[in-house]
Amino acid sequence: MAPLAVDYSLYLVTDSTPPILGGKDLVAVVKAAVEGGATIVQYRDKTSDTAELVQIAKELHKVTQAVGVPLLINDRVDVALAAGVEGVHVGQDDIDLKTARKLLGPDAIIGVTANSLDEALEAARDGADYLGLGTVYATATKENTKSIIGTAGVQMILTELAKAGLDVKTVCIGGVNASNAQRILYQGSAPQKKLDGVAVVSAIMASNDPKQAAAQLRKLVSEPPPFATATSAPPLSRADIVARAPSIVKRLAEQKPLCHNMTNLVVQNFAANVALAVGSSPIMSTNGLEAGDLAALGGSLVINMGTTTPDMRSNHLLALAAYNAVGGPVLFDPVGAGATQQRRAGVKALMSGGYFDIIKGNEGEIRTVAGAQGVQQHGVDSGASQLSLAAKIALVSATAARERNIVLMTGRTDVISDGERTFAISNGHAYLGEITGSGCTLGTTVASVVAAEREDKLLAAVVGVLMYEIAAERAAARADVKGPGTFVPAFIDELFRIRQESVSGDGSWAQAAK
Ligand code: 3NM
Ligand code: MG
Repeated sequence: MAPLAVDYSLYLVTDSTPPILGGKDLVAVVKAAVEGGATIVQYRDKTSDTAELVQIAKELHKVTQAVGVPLLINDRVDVALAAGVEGVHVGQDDIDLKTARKLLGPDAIIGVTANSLDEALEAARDGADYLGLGTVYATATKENTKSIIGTAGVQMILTELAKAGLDVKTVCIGGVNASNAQRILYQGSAPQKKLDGVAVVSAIMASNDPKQAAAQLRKLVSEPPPFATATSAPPLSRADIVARAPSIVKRLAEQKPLCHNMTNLVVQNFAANVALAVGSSPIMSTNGLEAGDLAALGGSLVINMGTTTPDMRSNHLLALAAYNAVGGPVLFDPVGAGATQQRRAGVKALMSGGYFDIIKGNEGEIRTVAGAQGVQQHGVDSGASQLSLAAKIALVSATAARERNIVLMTGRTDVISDGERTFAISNGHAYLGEITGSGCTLGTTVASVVAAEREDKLLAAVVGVLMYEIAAERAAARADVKGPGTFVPAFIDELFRIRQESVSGDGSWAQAAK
């Protein structure tokens, strides 16, 4: 048994190599880090001789003991014993856990690196006090890291540990820094079992101000990210949605929030017109450098990959970070996600680079998103051409639960879920499939509504879909609409009319919800 109440929230792993430590003094950096807020330290040194390891470990121990922070030694049980520290951390190729426990006794803290579910289950069953789960994201700090498991892989391991009733502590490691620590804790945690902390090397060791870096990280890991959904979702019935939709559309019209679109060249004009019609204030900016100023205005962001070039990715990532930092809702439209290697790579880079409140796409796009992180395919094999409604529902809800966001799969029947609540919507009209940009501008519409209704983002997204598709039905039914060409202006008119009706208190349009 480890000493009571070890705080794993900010776990520092040291690195003495010049690329990370630079010219700084190791002991001074660790002192600064624990004073700044690191809650546990692992001395990891793959090169020093044993006498030196023991000597440095003793010096580090003085520093950590002064602030009541446990010190562990990477791999070397002999060094841990010689220096009298609190425990060890062992990798899969190091001394085995049971032997380490025998040598160090029941009170030592012993942690194990786990790159896979099997490794995690085994270490937990064998009595590890904590697991270091990873590699979360690719990192230059450690050579030969095994598989990159992403937040999805971390979450999957936590889910299985909980199912097996194993209450081992967990931290995750690999590419964690101040820009992603909160999101990794949020998306990496499972409903049944939360991560206990993050482990970092370079985010503190390579910093010019390790005390400040540790303090910043500690503050970040102690609070949920700005985009976190506060409470567990309230139940939502069709009747609730029909009753509340008009007032949400009214609020959108009254607030006129900014809807920032980083969208493709084909639909810029159409998307701006749709935003105006539904009641938001569009800005079509692909310049990531101005995203911080725009995010501060309190609206939402659409990132649409439709005509993305490689140089656009950094703009998308900048904007994503800016909106994530203030909790501004971000909708991702992974257009053609599965079509090319470039696009698959783009999906992966964006999804591991920030948080999307909503991911909207067609069947092929959502299937690509679901498998993009390569961990679990949720039973979807790549050969299948068409999913049944039941399979769509299973895929959409599992992906939303995994990403802890909202996933909207469009189609003849749209499927939308936040992982707990799932709806199938069958409004719309075939003309939407005969014009360009109908999927993209649905994204703009949903993002506009979510900007005005953040309390329940799933409700907002459903209202956006209904507004959009009921407007399409109304437009297609008009006598002056003869085909796709006359449909487009009529459709914009009908979006506008639904907004006007909602503002004037006539909410009957929402009763067409199917
Ligand atoms: N172990 P940084 S990744 C020490 O995946 C270590 O087991 C890893 O460094 C694993 O925080 C890693 O600089 C290095 O990305 C993490
Ligand atoms: Mg090791």
